[in-house]
Amino acid sequence: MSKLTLAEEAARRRTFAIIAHPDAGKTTLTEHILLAGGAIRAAGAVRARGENRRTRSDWMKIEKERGISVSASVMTFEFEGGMFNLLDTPGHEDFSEDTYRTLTAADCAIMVLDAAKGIEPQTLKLFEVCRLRDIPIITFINKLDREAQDPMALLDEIASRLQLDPSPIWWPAESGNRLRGMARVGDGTFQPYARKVAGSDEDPDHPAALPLTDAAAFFEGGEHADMADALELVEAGYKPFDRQAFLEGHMTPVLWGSALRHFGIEELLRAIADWAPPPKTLKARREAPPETRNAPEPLDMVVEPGSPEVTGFVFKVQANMDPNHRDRIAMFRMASGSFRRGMKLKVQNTGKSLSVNSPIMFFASDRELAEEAYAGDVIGIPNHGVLRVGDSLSESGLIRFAGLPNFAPEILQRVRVKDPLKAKHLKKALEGLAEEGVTQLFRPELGSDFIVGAVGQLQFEVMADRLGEEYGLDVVFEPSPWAEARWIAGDKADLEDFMAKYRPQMAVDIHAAPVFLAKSSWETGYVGERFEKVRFMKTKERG
Ligand SMILES: Nc1nc2c(ncn2[C@@H]2O[C@H](COP(=O)(O)OP(=O)(O)OP(=O)(O)O)[C@@H](O)[C@H]2O)c(=O)[nH]1
Ligand SMILES: [Mg+2]
Repeated sequence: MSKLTLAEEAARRRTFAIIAHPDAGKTTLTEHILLAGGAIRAAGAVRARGENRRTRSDWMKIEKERGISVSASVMTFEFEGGMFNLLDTPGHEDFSEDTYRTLTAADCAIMVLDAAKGIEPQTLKLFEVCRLRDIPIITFINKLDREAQDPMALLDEIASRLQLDPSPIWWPAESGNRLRGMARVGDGTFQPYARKVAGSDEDPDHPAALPLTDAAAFFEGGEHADMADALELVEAGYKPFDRQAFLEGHMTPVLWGSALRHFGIEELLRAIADWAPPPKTLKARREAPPETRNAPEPLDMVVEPGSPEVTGFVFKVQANMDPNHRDRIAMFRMASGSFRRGMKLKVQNTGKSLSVNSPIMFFASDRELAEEAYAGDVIGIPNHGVLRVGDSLSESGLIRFAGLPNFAPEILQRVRVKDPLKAKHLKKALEGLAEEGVTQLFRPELGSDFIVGAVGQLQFEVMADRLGEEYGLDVVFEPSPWAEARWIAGDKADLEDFMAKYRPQMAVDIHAAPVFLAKSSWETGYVGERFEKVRFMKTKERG
Protein backbone atom coordinates (compact mmCIF):
# COMPACT_ATOMS: atom_id res chain seq x y z
CA MET A 1 0.00 0.00 0.00
CA SER A 2 1.07 3.53 -0.69
CA LYS A 3 2.98 5.50 1.92
CA LEU A 4 1.91 8.77 0.38
CA THR A 5 -1.18 10.65 1.44
CA LEU A 6 -4.16 10.76 -0.87
CA ALA A 7 -3.37 14.33 -1.86
CA GLU A 8 0.24 13.39 -2.60
CA GLU A 9 -0.81 10.43 -4.72
CA ALA A 10 -3.12 12.68 -6.71
CA ALA A 11 -0.47 15.37 -7.04
CA ARG A 12 2.04 13.02 -8.71
CA ARG A 13 -0.41 12.07 -11.44
CA ARG A 14 -0.63 13.53 -14.92
CA THR A 15 -3.51 12.54 -17.17
CA PHE A 16 -3.18 13.90 -20.67
CA ALA A 17 -4.56 13.35 -24.15
CA ILE A 18 -2.63 13.51 -27.40
CA ILE A 19 -4.62 15.33 -30.07
CA ALA A 20 -3.94 16.29 -33.66
CA HIS A 21 -5.06 16.25 -37.24
CA PRO A 22 -4.81 12.76 -38.82
CA ASP A 23 -1.29 11.52 -39.49
CA ALA A 24 0.49 14.17 -37.44
CA GLY A 25 2.12 11.35 -35.48
CA LYS A 26 0.04 10.88 -32.30
CA THR A 27 0.31 7.10 -32.18
CA THR A 28 4.01 7.18 -33.05
CA LEU A 29 4.55 9.76 -30.32
CA THR A 30 2.58 7.60 -27.88
CA GLU A 31 4.90 4.69 -28.64
CA HIS A 32 8.00 6.75 -28.10
CA ILE A 33 6.74 8.36 -24.93
CA LEU A 34 6.15 4.86 -23.57
CA LEU A 35 9.63 3.91 -24.70
CA ALA A 36 11.15 6.93 -22.94
CA GLY A 37 9.08 6.13 -19.87
CA GLY A 38 10.76 2.72 -19.86
CA ALA A 39 7.41 1.06 -20.39
CA ILE A 40 8.30 -0.84 -23.54
CA ARG A 41 11.49 -2.06 -25.05
CA ALA A 42 11.04 -1.48 -28.76
CA ALA A 43 8.51 0.89 -30.21
CA GLY A 44 6.42 -0.70 -32.94
CA ALA A 45 6.29 1.07 -36.26
CA VAL A 46 2.80 2.23 -37.08
CA ARG A 47 2.75 0.64 -40.48
CA ALA A 48 5.12 -2.23 -39.84
CA ARG A 49 3.56 -5.63 -40.36
CA GLY A 50 3.80 -8.64 -38.13
CA GLU A 51 2.73 -9.44 -34.64
CA ASN A 52 5.78 -8.34 -32.72
CA ARG A 53 6.19 -4.94 -34.35
CA ARG A 54 2.83 -3.36 -33.80
CA THR A 55 1.85 -0.29 -31.88
CA ARG A 56 0.32 -0.83 -28.48
CA SER A 57 -2.44 1.72 -28.81
CA ASP A 58 -3.66 0.79 -32.31
CA TRP A 59 -4.69 -2.74 -31.44
CA MET A 60 -7.77 -3.29 -33.60
CA LYS A 61 -7.34 -5.21 -36.81
CA ILE A 62 -8.64 -2.33 -38.89
CA GLU A 63 -6.22 0.06 -37.19
CA LYS A 64 -3.27 -2.20 -37.89
CA GLU A 65 -4.27 -2.67 -41.52
CA ARG A 66 -4.86 0.96 -42.32
CA GLY A 67 -2.32 2.59 -40.03
CA ILE A 68 -4.91 4.95 -38.61
CA SER A 69 -6.41 5.12 -35.15
CA VAL A 70 -10.17 4.69 -35.01
CA SER A 71 -10.59 4.56 -31.27
CA ALA A 72 -8.99 6.28 -28.30
CA SER A 73 -6.83 4.21 -26.01
CA VAL A 74 -5.28 4.52 -22.58
CA MET A 75 -1.75 3.75 -21.42
CA THR A 76 -0.33 4.07 -17.93
CA PHE A 77 3.35 4.37 -17.05
CA GLU A 78 5.71 5.77 -14.44
CA PHE A 79 8.43 8.28 -15.12
CA GLU A 80 10.79 9.79 -12.53
CA GLY A 81 8.40 9.27 -9.65
CA GLY A 82 5.32 10.49 -11.53
CA MET A 83 2.36 8.39 -12.66
CA PHE A 84 1.21 9.13 -16.19
CA ASN A 85 -2.05 8.24 -17.89
CA LEU A 86 -1.78 8.85 -21.60
CA LEU A 87 -4.84 8.95 -23.87
CA ASP A 88 -4.11 8.48 -27.59
CA THR A 89 -6.99 9.77 -29.72
CA PRO A 90 -7.98 9.25 -33.36
CA GLY A 91 -7.43 12.29 -35.57
CA HIS A 92 -9.95 11.58 -38.31
CA GLU A 93 -13.03 13.75 -37.96
CA ASP A 94 -15.37 10.78 -38.41
CA PHE A 95 -14.20 9.61 -34.99
CA SER A 96 -14.27 12.99 -33.33
CA GLU A 97 -17.04 12.04 -30.92
CA ASP A 98 -14.68 9.50 -29.40
CA THR A 99 -11.99 12.14 -29.15
CA TYR A 100 -14.35 14.66 -27.53
CA ARG A 101 -15.43 12.14 -24.94
CA THR A 102 -11.84 11.20 -24.21
CA LEU A 103 -10.96 14.84 -23.64
CA THR A 104 -13.41 14.92 -20.73
CA ALA A 105 -11.05 12.53 -18.95
CA ALA A 106 -7.89 14.58 -19.60
CA ASP A 107 -6.40 17.38 -17.52
CA CYS A 108 -4.02 18.50 -20.25
CA ALA A 109 -3.58 18.03 -23.99
CA ILE A 110 -0.51 17.57 -26.15
CA MET A 111 -1.26 19.18 -29.48
CA VAL A 112 0.91 17.59 -32.15
CA LEU A 113 1.62 19.59 -35.30
CA ASP A 114 3.33 18.29 -38.40
CA ALA A 115 6.28 20.67 -38.89
CA ALA A 116 5.66 20.76 -42.64
CA LYS A 117 1.95 21.45 -42.35
CA GLY A 118 1.39 23.59 -39.26
CA ILE A 119 -2.19 24.00 -38.13
CA GLU A 120 -4.66 21.82 -40.03
CA PRO A 121 -8.48 21.85 -39.97
CA GLN A 122 -8.91 19.16 -37.32
CA THR A 123 -6.24 20.81 -35.14
CA LEU A 124 -8.44 23.89 -34.99
CA LYS A 125 -11.58 21.98 -34.05
CA LEU A 126 -9.87 20.02 -31.29
CA PHE A 127 -8.26 23.15 -30.00
CA GLU A 128 -11.72 24.74 -29.67
CA VAL A 129 -12.89 21.79 -27.59
CA CYS A 130 -9.88 22.14 -25.30
CA ARG A 131 -10.58 25.83 -24.91
CA LEU A 132 -14.23 25.18 -24.01
CA ARG A 133 -13.16 22.69 -21.38
CA ASP A 134 -10.29 24.83 -20.05
CA ILE A 135 -7.72 22.19 -20.90
CA PRO A 136 -4.20 23.63 -21.06
CA ILE A 137 -2.16 22.73 -24.12
CA ILE A 138 1.45 21.77 -24.66
CA THR A 139 2.48 21.98 -28.32
CA PHE A 140 4.80 19.41 -29.86
CA ILE A 141 5.97 20.17 -33.40
CA ASN A 142 6.76 16.81 -34.93
CA LYS A 143 8.58 15.40 -37.96
CA LEU A 144 11.61 17.68 -37.79
CA ASP A 145 13.50 14.91 -39.58
CA ARG A 146 11.61 16.02 -42.67
CA GLU A 147 11.80 19.38 -44.39
CA ALA A 148 9.86 21.73 -42.10
CA GLN A 149 8.29 25.17 -42.39
CA ASP A 150 10.17 28.10 -40.94
CA PRO A 151 9.89 27.79 -37.13
CA MET A 152 8.91 31.43 -36.69
CA ALA A 153 6.15 31.05 -39.27
CA LEU A 154 4.84 28.02 -37.33
CA LEU A 155 4.74 30.01 -34.10
CA ASP A 156 3.09 32.96 -35.83
CA GLU A 157 0.39 30.62 -37.03
CA ILE A 158 -0.26 29.40 -33.48
CA ALA A 159 -0.48 32.99 -32.28
CA SER A 160 -2.76 34.23 -35.03
CA ARG A 161 -5.04 31.26 -35.61
CA LEU A 162 -5.41 29.99 -32.06
CA GLN A 163 -4.97 33.31 -30.25
CA LEU A 164 -2.53 31.60 -27.98
CA ASP A 165 0.89 32.92 -26.92
CA PRO A 166 3.50 30.42 -28.08
CA SER A 167 6.49 30.20 -25.79
CA PRO A 168 9.28 28.19 -27.42
CA ILE A 169 11.11 26.06 -24.87
CA TRP A 170 13.53 24.72 -27.46
CA TRP A 171 14.50 26.01 -30.89
CA PRO A 172 15.33 23.70 -33.78
CA ALA A 173 18.57 23.94 -35.74
CA GLU A 174 17.46 23.31 -39.32
CA SER A 175 15.28 20.38 -40.38
CA GLY A 176 15.12 17.40 -42.72
CA ASN A 177 18.52 16.19 -43.90
CA ARG A 178 20.15 19.21 -42.33
CA LEU A 179 18.59 18.75 -38.88
CA ARG A 180 21.44 19.36 -36.40
CA GLY A 181 19.55 19.36 -33.13
CA MET A 182 17.86 21.94 -30.96
CA ALA A 183 18.85 24.52 -28.37
CA ARG A 184 17.10 25.32 -25.14
CA VAL A 185 15.77 28.85 -25.18
CA GLY A 186 17.18 30.96 -22.34
CA ASP A 187 20.08 28.76 -21.31
CA GLY A 188 21.86 27.85 -24.52
CA THR A 189 21.99 24.09 -23.97
CA PHE A 190 22.28 22.25 -27.27
CA GLN A 191 20.82 18.79 -27.84
CA PRO A 192 22.45 17.30 -30.98
CA TYR A 193 20.53 15.06 -33.36
CA ALA A 194 21.99 11.81 -34.72
CA ARG A 195 20.75 10.90 -38.17
CA LYS A 196 19.91 7.33 -38.97
CA VAL A 197 22.48 5.78 -41.26
CA ALA A 198 20.99 5.02 -44.67
CA GLY A 199 20.11 1.36 -45.06
CA SER A 200 20.46 0.64 -41.34
CA ASP A 201 17.65 -0.56 -39.11
CA GLU A 202 19.28 0.77 -35.99
CA ASP A 203 18.23 4.10 -34.54
CA PRO A 204 21.41 5.69 -33.19
CA ASP A 205 21.25 7.35 -29.76
CA HIS A 206 21.35 11.12 -29.88
CA PRO A 207 24.60 12.52 -28.39
CA ALA A 208 24.54 14.08 -24.90
CA ALA A 209 23.55 17.72 -24.58
CA LEU A 210 26.31 20.34 -24.34
CA PRO A 211 26.58 24.15 -24.36
CA LEU A 212 25.76 25.56 -27.78
CA THR A 213 29.04 27.49 -27.75
CA ASP A 214 30.90 24.16 -27.68
CA ALA A 215 28.75 22.51 -30.33
CA ALA A 216 30.35 23.84 -33.53
CA ALA A 217 31.32 20.31 -34.57
CA PHE A 218 27.67 19.41 -35.03
CA PHE A 219 27.12 22.17 -37.63
CA GLU A 220 28.29 22.92 -41.14
CA GLY A 221 29.27 26.16 -42.88
CA GLY A 222 27.87 29.24 -41.15
CA GLU A 223 25.07 27.31 -39.45
CA HIS A 224 26.55 27.47 -35.97
CA ALA A 225 26.73 31.26 -35.99
CA ASP A 226 23.25 31.45 -37.56
CA MET A 227 21.86 29.33 -34.74
CA ALA A 228 23.37 31.58 -32.08
CA ASP A 229 21.85 34.61 -33.83
CA ALA A 230 18.46 32.93 -34.17
CA LEU A 231 18.46 32.03 -30.49
CA GLU A 232 19.11 35.65 -29.53
CA LEU A 233 16.19 36.78 -31.68
CA VAL A 234 13.93 34.11 -30.20
CA GLU A 235 14.87 34.98 -26.64
CA ALA A 236 14.06 38.64 -27.28
CA GLY A 237 11.02 38.02 -29.45
CA TYR A 238 8.84 35.61 -27.49
CA LYS A 239 7.44 35.72 -23.99
CA PRO A 240 9.23 33.44 -21.55
CA PHE A 241 7.19 30.50 -20.34
CA ASP A 242 4.73 31.44 -17.60
CA ARG A 243 3.05 28.44 -16.00
CA GLN A 244 0.08 30.40 -14.72
CA ALA A 245 -0.68 31.77 -18.20
CA PHE A 246 -0.40 28.22 -19.54
CA LEU A 247 -2.78 26.80 -16.94
CA GLU A 248 -5.25 29.58 -17.68
CA GLY A 249 -5.12 28.76 -21.38
CA HIS A 250 -3.39 31.91 -22.66
CA MET A 251 -0.01 30.40 -23.41
CA THR A 252 1.34 27.16 -24.85
CA PRO A 253 4.92 25.94 -24.35
CA VAL A 254 6.28 24.78 -27.70
CA LEU A 255 8.56 21.75 -27.96
CA TRP A 256 10.02 20.16 -31.07
CA GLY A 257 11.19 16.82 -32.22
CA SER A 258 10.75 13.74 -34.30
CA ALA A 259 8.59 11.05 -32.78
CA LEU A 260 9.80 8.51 -35.31
CA ARG A 261 13.48 9.19 -34.57
CA HIS A 262 12.91 9.42 -30.83
CA PHE A 263 14.15 13.00 -30.74
CA GLY A 264 12.75 15.52 -28.26
CA ILE A 265 10.69 12.90 -26.44
CA GLU A 266 12.33 13.05 -23.00
CA GLU A 267 12.16 16.83 -23.17
CA LEU A 268 8.42 16.59 -23.81
CA LEU A 269 7.91 14.13 -20.95
CA ARG A 270 9.74 16.43 -18.60
CA ALA A 271 7.55 19.35 -19.69
CA ILE A 272 4.47 17.26 -18.94
CA ALA A 273 5.86 16.21 -15.55
CA ASP A 274 6.85 19.76 -14.59
CA TRP A 275 4.01 21.80 -16.02
CA ALA A 276 0.89 19.78 -16.79
CA PRO A 277 -1.64 20.16 -14.00
CA PRO A 278 -2.36 17.38 -11.51
CA PRO A 279 -5.94 15.99 -11.45
CA LYS A 280 -8.38 18.84 -11.20
CA THR A 281 -11.18 19.62 -8.82
CA LEU A 282 -14.43 18.71 -10.58
CA LYS A 283 -17.90 20.15 -10.36
CA ALA A 284 -20.53 17.61 -9.40
CA ARG A 285 -23.89 17.19 -7.74
CA ARG A 286 -24.86 15.22 -4.67
CA GLU A 287 -27.99 13.53 -5.86
CA ALA A 288 -29.83 10.33 -5.02
CA PRO A 289 -30.54 7.89 -7.88
CA PRO A 290 -33.76 8.62 -9.78
CA GLU A 291 -36.95 7.43 -8.10
CA THR A 292 -35.41 7.28 -4.62
CA ARG A 293 -38.17 7.81 -2.10
CA ASN A 294 -37.92 10.94 0.06
CA ALA A 295 -34.69 11.88 -1.68
CA PRO A 296 -33.16 15.15 -0.48
CA GLU A 297 -32.86 18.01 -2.97
CA PRO A 298 -29.78 17.68 -5.23
CA LEU A 299 -26.88 19.81 -4.08
CA ASP A 300 -24.15 21.42 -6.22
CA MET A 301 -20.70 20.58 -4.91
CA VAL A 302 -17.08 20.08 -5.94
CA VAL A 303 -14.99 16.93 -5.72
CA GLU A 304 -11.39 17.50 -4.63
CA PRO A 305 -8.88 14.89 -5.88
CA GLY A 306 -7.64 14.42 -2.30
CA SER A 307 -11.05 13.76 -0.76
CA PRO A 308 -11.49 10.23 0.63
CA GLU A 309 -14.53 8.89 -1.23
CA VAL A 310 -13.80 7.09 -4.48
CA THR A 311 -15.65 8.90 -7.28
CA GLY A 312 -15.34 9.16 -11.03
CA PHE A 313 -17.07 8.67 -14.35
CA VAL A 314 -17.09 6.37 -17.37
CA PHE A 315 -15.97 8.18 -20.53
CA LYS A 316 -15.68 5.22 -22.85
CA VAL A 317 -16.79 1.64 -23.19
CA GLN A 318 -14.76 -0.77 -25.25
CA ALA A 319 -15.84 -4.29 -26.14
CA ASN A 320 -13.75 -7.21 -27.36
CA MET A 321 -10.32 -5.78 -26.64
CA ASP A 322 -9.25 -9.33 -26.08
CA PRO A 323 -10.60 -11.53 -28.90
CA ASN A 324 -10.34 -14.59 -26.66
CA HIS A 325 -12.70 -13.16 -24.09
CA ARG A 326 -15.91 -11.48 -25.07
CA ASP A 327 -15.21 -8.68 -22.66
CA ARG A 328 -16.67 -5.29 -22.24
CA ILE A 329 -14.59 -2.75 -20.46
CA ALA A 330 -15.71 0.59 -19.09
CA MET A 331 -12.94 3.19 -18.95
CA PHE A 332 -13.31 4.87 -15.59
CA ARG A 333 -11.59 8.16 -14.83
CA MET A 334 -11.15 8.60 -11.11
CA ALA A 335 -11.89 12.02 -9.68
CA SER A 336 -11.07 11.35 -6.03
CA GLY A 337 -10.38 8.80 -3.33
CA SER A 338 -8.24 5.76 -2.87
CA PHE A 339 -9.48 2.79 -4.82
CA ARG A 340 -8.69 -0.77 -3.73
CA ARG A 341 -9.36 -3.86 -5.77
CA GLY A 342 -12.55 -5.60 -4.72
CA MET A 343 -14.25 -2.39 -3.67
CA LYS A 344 -17.98 -1.95 -4.18
CA LEU A 345 -19.02 1.06 -6.21
CA LYS A 346 -22.49 2.33 -7.02
CA VAL A 347 -23.79 3.82 -10.24
CA GLN A 348 -25.51 7.12 -9.47
CA ASN A 349 -27.95 7.14 -12.36
CA THR A 350 -29.25 3.62 -11.91
CA GLY A 351 -28.63 2.92 -8.22
CA LYS A 352 -26.96 -0.35 -9.21
CA SER A 353 -23.94 -1.53 -7.30
CA LEU A 354 -20.97 -3.56 -8.51
CA SER A 355 -17.94 -5.17 -6.95
CA VAL A 356 -14.86 -4.18 -8.86
CA ASN A 357 -12.85 -7.36 -8.52
CA SER A 358 -10.71 -7.28 -11.63
CA PRO A 359 -10.04 -3.66 -12.57
CA ILE A 360 -7.43 -3.28 -15.28
CA MET A 361 -4.62 -0.85 -15.79
CA PHE A 362 -3.26 -0.64 -19.28
CA PHE A 363 0.47 -0.78 -19.05
CA ALA A 364 2.15 -0.71 -22.41
CA SER A 365 3.53 -4.19 -22.23
CA ASP A 366 0.42 -5.73 -20.79
CA ARG A 367 -2.81 -5.26 -18.96
CA GLU A 368 -2.42 -5.73 -15.25
CA LEU A 369 -4.83 -5.96 -12.38
CA ALA A 370 -5.04 -2.62 -10.63
CA GLU A 371 -4.59 -3.20 -6.90
CA GLU A 372 -5.00 0.47 -6.12
CA ALA A 373 -5.76 3.67 -7.99
CA TYR A 374 -6.10 7.36 -7.25
CA ALA A 375 -7.55 10.56 -8.67
CA GLY A 376 -6.43 11.04 -12.25
CA ASP A 377 -6.01 7.33 -12.92
CA VAL A 378 -7.94 5.59 -15.66
CA ILE A 379 -8.88 2.02 -14.90
CA GLY A 380 -10.81 -0.43 -17.03
CA ILE A 381 -13.76 -2.06 -15.31
CA PRO A 382 -14.94 -5.28 -16.97
CA ASN A 383 -18.73 -5.58 -16.80
CA HIS A 384 -21.66 -7.08 -18.61
CA GLY A 385 -23.50 -3.99 -19.76
CA VAL A 386 -24.08 -2.48 -16.29
CA LEU A 387 -21.81 0.45 -17.08
CA ARG A 388 -22.47 2.95 -19.83
CA VAL A 389 -20.70 5.97 -21.17
CA GLY A 390 -21.44 8.95 -18.95
CA ASP A 391 -22.17 6.94 -15.79
CA SER A 392 -20.93 8.36 -12.49
CA LEU A 393 -19.62 5.85 -9.93
CA SER A 394 -18.89 6.38 -6.26
CA GLU A 395 -18.88 4.57 -2.94
CA SER A 396 -22.02 6.35 -1.76
CA GLY A 397 -23.69 6.25 -5.17
CA LEU A 398 -24.73 9.86 -4.64
CA ILE A 399 -22.14 11.72 -6.70
CA ARG A 400 -23.07 12.78 -10.19
CA PHE A 401 -20.70 14.37 -12.69
CA ALA A 402 -21.99 16.23 -15.74
CA GLY A 403 -22.94 13.83 -18.54
CA LEU A 404 -21.18 13.44 -21.86
CA PRO A 405 -22.84 14.60 -25.03
CA ASN A 406 -24.17 12.45 -27.85
CA PHE A 407 -24.23 14.18 -31.21
CA ALA A 408 -26.99 13.72 -33.78
CA PRO A 409 -25.68 11.57 -36.63
CA GLU A 410 -25.23 13.05 -40.09
CA ILE A 411 -25.74 9.82 -42.01
CA LEU A 412 -28.52 7.32 -41.37
CA GLN A 413 -28.47 3.90 -42.98
CA ARG A 414 -30.40 0.70 -42.78
CA VAL A 415 -28.38 -2.35 -41.85
CA ARG A 416 -29.15 -5.90 -42.89
CA VAL A 417 -27.36 -9.16 -42.22
CA LYS A 418 -26.87 -11.37 -45.27
CA ASP A 419 -27.84 -14.53 -43.43
CA PRO A 420 -31.43 -14.02 -42.20
CA LEU A 421 -30.95 -16.65 -39.49
CA LYS A 422 -28.55 -14.31 -37.78
CA ALA A 423 -30.99 -11.43 -37.32
CA LYS A 424 -31.17 -11.87 -33.57
CA HIS A 425 -27.42 -11.99 -33.30
CA LEU A 426 -27.26 -8.77 -35.29
CA LYS A 427 -29.44 -6.96 -32.77
CA LYS A 428 -27.07 -7.83 -29.93
CA ALA A 429 -24.00 -6.87 -31.92
CA LEU A 430 -25.48 -3.55 -33.00
CA GLU A 431 -26.46 -2.75 -29.44
CA GLY A 432 -22.96 -3.59 -28.27
CA LEU A 433 -21.33 -1.28 -30.80
CA ALA A 434 -23.84 1.48 -30.07
CA GLU A 435 -23.08 1.18 -26.35
CA GLU A 436 -19.46 1.80 -27.20
CA GLY A 437 -20.39 4.81 -29.27
CA VAL A 438 -18.91 3.37 -32.50
CA THR A 439 -22.21 4.24 -34.18
CA GLN A 440 -25.70 5.09 -32.96
CA LEU A 441 -28.63 2.75 -33.18
CA PHE A 442 -32.28 3.65 -33.70
CA ARG A 443 -35.17 1.26 -33.48
CA PRO A 444 -38.19 2.58 -35.44
CA GLU A 445 -41.54 2.28 -33.66
CA LEU A 446 -42.96 0.48 -36.68
CA GLY A 447 -41.30 -2.28 -38.64
CA SER A 448 -38.31 -4.38 -37.72
CA ASP A 449 -35.47 -2.44 -39.32
CA PHE A 450 -32.46 -1.11 -37.54
CA ILE A 451 -31.31 2.34 -38.47
CA VAL A 452 -27.67 3.04 -37.82
CA GLY A 453 -26.41 6.59 -37.54
CA ALA A 454 -22.90 7.96 -37.80
CA VAL A 455 -21.15 11.28 -38.09
CA GLY A 456 -18.95 10.05 -40.93
CA GLN A 457 -18.71 7.31 -43.53
CA LEU A 458 -15.61 5.74 -42.00
CA GLN A 459 -17.62 4.81 -38.92
CA PHE A 460 -19.74 2.50 -41.09
CA GLU A 461 -16.60 0.87 -42.42
CA VAL A 462 -15.27 0.30 -38.93
CA MET A 463 -18.64 -1.08 -37.95
CA ALA A 464 -18.85 -3.52 -40.87
CA ASP A 465 -15.30 -4.61 -40.17
CA ARG A 466 -15.90 -5.19 -36.47
CA LEU A 467 -19.22 -6.95 -37.07
CA GLY A 468 -17.37 -9.37 -39.30
CA GLU A 469 -14.25 -9.70 -37.17
CA GLU A 470 -15.72 -9.81 -33.69
CA TYR A 471 -19.23 -11.13 -34.24
CA GLY A 472 -18.89 -13.17 -37.44
CA LEU A 473 -21.64 -11.19 -39.17
CA ASP A 474 -21.61 -10.28 -42.83
CA VAL A 475 -23.69 -7.12 -43.17
CA VAL A 476 -24.77 -4.70 -45.87
CA PHE A 477 -25.72 -1.10 -45.41
CA GLU A 478 -28.56 0.29 -47.49
CA PRO A 479 -29.84 3.79 -47.90
CA SER A 480 -32.59 4.73 -45.48
CA PRO A 481 -35.38 7.26 -46.10
CA TRP A 482 -34.02 9.37 -43.25
CA ALA A 483 -31.74 12.36 -43.43
CA GLU A 484 -31.71 13.60 -39.85
CA ALA A 485 -32.36 12.38 -36.33
CA ARG A 486 -33.44 14.61 -33.44
CA TRP A 487 -33.98 13.75 -29.81
CA ILE A 488 -37.24 15.23 -28.61
CA ALA A 489 -38.19 16.66 -25.24
CA GLY A 490 -41.07 18.57 -23.73
CA ASP A 491 -44.18 18.08 -21.58
CA LYS A 492 -45.62 14.60 -21.61
CA ALA A 493 -48.89 15.64 -23.25
CA ASP A 494 -47.14 17.63 -25.99
CA LEU A 495 -44.77 14.76 -26.69
CA GLU A 496 -47.56 12.22 -26.86
CA ASP A 497 -49.52 14.42 -29.22
CA PHE A 498 -46.51 14.81 -31.48
CA MET A 499 -45.55 11.14 -31.39
CA ALA A 500 -49.08 10.05 -32.22
CA LYS A 501 -49.10 12.24 -35.31
CA TYR A 502 -45.65 11.17 -36.46
CA ARG A 503 -45.61 7.53 -35.33
CA PRO A 504 -44.13 6.24 -38.65
CA GLN A 505 -41.19 8.57 -38.13
CA MET A 506 -40.58 7.86 -34.48
CA ALA A 507 -37.80 5.68 -33.15
CA VAL A 508 -35.97 5.06 -29.89
CA ASP A 509 -32.24 5.10 -29.22
CA ILE A 510 -30.48 2.41 -27.16
CA HIS A 511 -31.48 4.14 -23.95
CA ALA A 512 -35.11 4.14 -25.08
CA ALA A 513 -35.10 7.92 -25.55
CA PRO A 514 -37.54 9.04 -28.26
CA VAL A 515 -36.04 10.20 -31.54
CA PHE A 516 -37.71 11.86 -34.50
CA LEU A 517 -36.44 10.79 -37.93
CA ALA A 518 -36.81 13.44 -40.62
CA LYS A 519 -36.67 12.95 -44.37
CA SER A 520 -34.84 16.22 -44.88
CA SER A 521 -33.56 19.18 -42.92
CA TRP A 522 -36.47 21.09 -44.40
CA GLU A 523 -38.83 18.69 -42.64
CA THR A 524 -37.01 19.11 -39.34
CA GLY A 525 -37.55 22.85 -39.63
CA TYR A 526 -41.16 22.40 -40.66
CA VAL A 527 -42.21 20.19 -37.75
CA GLY A 528 -40.20 22.40 -35.42
CA GLU A 529 -42.40 25.33 -36.37
CA ARG A 530 -45.62 23.37 -36.16
CA PHE A 531 -44.87 21.83 -32.77
CA GLU A 532 -43.45 24.78 -30.92
CA LYS A 533 -43.70 23.16 -27.51
CA VAL A 534 -41.57 20.20 -28.48
CA ARG A 535 -37.82 20.65 -28.43
CA PHE A 536 -35.85 18.98 -31.23
CA MET A 537 -32.28 18.43 -30.11
CA LYS A 538 -29.07 17.81 -31.99
CA THR A 539 -27.22 16.64 -28.89
CA LYS A 540 -28.26 14.54 -25.98
CA GLU A 541 -26.47 14.53 -22.67
CA ARG A 542 -25.94 11.07 -21.33
CA GLY A 543 -25.66 9.93 -17.77
N1 LIG B 1 9.37 11.22 -40.90
C1 LIG B 1 8.57 11.10 -39.85
N2 LIG B 1 7.45 10.40 -39.94
C2 LIG B 1 6.66 10.29 -38.84
C3 LIG B 1 7.00 10.91 -37.61
N3 LIG B 1 6.02 10.64 -36.71
C4 LIG B 1 5.11 9.88 -37.37
N4 LIG B 1 5.49 9.66 -38.65
C5 LIG B 1 4.78 8.87 -39.66
O1 LIG B 1 3.55 9.50 -39.96
C6 LIG B 1 2.55 8.51 -40.22
C7 LIG B 1 1.34 8.72 -39.31
O2 LIG B 1 1.73 8.48 -37.97
P1 LIG B 1 0.70 8.07 -36.84
O3 LIG B 1 1.49 8.08 -35.57
O4 LIG B 1 -0.09 6.87 -37.19
O5 LIG B 1 -0.27 9.33 -36.87
P2 LIG B 1 -1.59 9.58 -36.01
O6 LIG B 1 -1.55 11.03 -35.68
O7 LIG B 1 -1.65 8.63 -34.86
O8 LIG B 1 -2.73 9.26 -37.06
P3 LIG B 1 -4.30 8.97 -36.77
O9 LIG B 1 -4.37 8.23 -35.47
O10 LIG B 1 -4.80 8.15 -37.89
O11 LIG B 1 -4.95 10.30 -36.69
C8 LIG B 1 3.23 7.16 -40.02
O12 LIG B 1 3.63 6.68 -41.28
C9 LIG B 1 4.43 7.49 -39.17
O13 LIG B 1 5.49 6.60 -39.35
C10 LIG B 1 8.23 11.65 -37.54
O14 LIG B 1 8.62 12.20 -36.53
N5 LIG B 1 8.97 11.71 -38.69
MG1 LIG C 1 -3.11 7.31 -34.30
